[in-house]
Amino acid sequence: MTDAPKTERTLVLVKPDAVRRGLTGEVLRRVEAKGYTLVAAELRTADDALLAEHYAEHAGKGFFAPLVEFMGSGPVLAVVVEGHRVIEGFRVLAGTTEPTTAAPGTIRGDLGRDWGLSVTQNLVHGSDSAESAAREIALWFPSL
Ligand code: ABT
Ligand code: MG
Repeated sequence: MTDAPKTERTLVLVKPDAVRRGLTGEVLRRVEAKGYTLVAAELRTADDALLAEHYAEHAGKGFFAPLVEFMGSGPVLAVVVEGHRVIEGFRVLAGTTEPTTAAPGTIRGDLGRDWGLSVTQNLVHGSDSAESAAREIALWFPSL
């Protein structure tokens, strides 16, 4: 067969706000209902070094310190998800960054809101490109 479908992987994080609110199952439900496959999952509280690496693109920005503080404020569920075009597909499931204006039907649009805090708490993370996905999966799941 010359034209096997290409599959790819993305890193999803169910962020501390979603874990605290008991939305972990709802996020995984949506990922599975869309037809993607779970490859690995781990509940853990990330330390500052891991978060600084994860959000290296935002180093030096005003929201960086509150972002790292928020992301380390409790456990996150780190998940590797697999499927054809899953990187783009999960970003669409998540909705745009700001939950207030994220489209209804998306995770952020249906379940998130603006709490008026110094950092946007938006329930989930999904890798934004193939390069980010490879980097982030290696960072969170070095054994994969
Ligand atoms: P992530 O999937 O977490 O990377 O979110 P997304 O890619 O949708 O948005 P980006 B721009 O990468 O934001 C990362 C985190 O930083 C927060 N943030 C971002 C702010 O609080 N203020 C800002 O001006 C920007 C640009 C939102 C994301 N949050 N969390 N948690
Ligand atoms: Mg991002």
